[in-house]
Amino acid sequence: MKLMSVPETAEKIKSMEIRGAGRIARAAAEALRDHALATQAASYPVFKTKMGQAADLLVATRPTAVSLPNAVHMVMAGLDGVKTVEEARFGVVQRADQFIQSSHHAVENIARFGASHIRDGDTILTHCNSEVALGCIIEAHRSGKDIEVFATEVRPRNQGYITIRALNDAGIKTNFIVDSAVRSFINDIDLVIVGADAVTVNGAVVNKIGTSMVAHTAKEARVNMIVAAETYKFAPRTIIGEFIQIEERGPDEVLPEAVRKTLPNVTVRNPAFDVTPAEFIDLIVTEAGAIPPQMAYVIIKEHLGWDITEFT
Ligand code: RI2
Repeated sequence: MKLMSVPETAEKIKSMEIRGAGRIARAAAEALRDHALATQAASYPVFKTKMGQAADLLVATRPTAVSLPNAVHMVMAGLDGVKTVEEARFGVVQRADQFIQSSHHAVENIARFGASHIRDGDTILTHCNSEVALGCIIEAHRSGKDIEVFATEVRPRNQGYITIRALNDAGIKTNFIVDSAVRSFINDIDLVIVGADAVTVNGAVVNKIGTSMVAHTAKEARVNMIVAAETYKFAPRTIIGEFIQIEERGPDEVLPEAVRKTLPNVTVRNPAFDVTPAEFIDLIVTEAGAIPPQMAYVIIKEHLGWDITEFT
């Protein structure tokens, strides 16, 4: 198996060849592990500096998915407490493997927990392409529940295509709709399930652009909305008042340059994510169990084990 270098992984995350908050996190952990194995260093401080540079490069690729800095933090933790290059290398490899394994377990457990919130006969709406949200839906189908799905297109990157392919391959009856058709179909929906790129301390969920419009529509129609999110998508630094940066991607994703050139007074805006406040969300399903969004603080403090001293 060819090892991927840190710049290669960083480029693939940036261009979204590797995408989805969980996959990004695992790819970063893998890149750090491979980098630790390949890095030659005459001394421990040199090794630490080289690892730090790799970590910074990975974290800078996409600013919104908190899973990325959380994974990097977990892999890099403990680098201060060792004395030799070999000890440091071993620690990074061990923590990276542990993160990747626990991420896979989290995805499996969330699928089981989330599937139990889906009833036989339910019609579910999902937006974007979340491996954990899809995991819940596919597990419900696998366990014999008769379900149907509405999946959105997800302009501008069309992640909905990946979603409908996965649902189709799982043998699930699926309706493909454009993003702006959500309100037209909301009365046919029993449950909305989406993923998350970040969950803040006040239980707000940052997810693919359009999620908050879906949430508003669902609330107005009294349709429950659940979010599937591993605990490493909760954002520790929101405890000290940091905001989640919303990534704004280039205009080419929305309108080709040739067209833009003919429209000198038009500026394309392309935020990749939006924020859904806690009051629009019924439950967040994590691998530590389902919680009301208002309990995000407990996940950050007790499950992720972040302490205020970590920020100083
Ligand atoms: P999983 C994705 O972002 C979507 O917003 C999706 O809901 C979220 O990450 C979580 O994905 P993008 O990378 O980790 O497509 O559940 O911009 O797969």
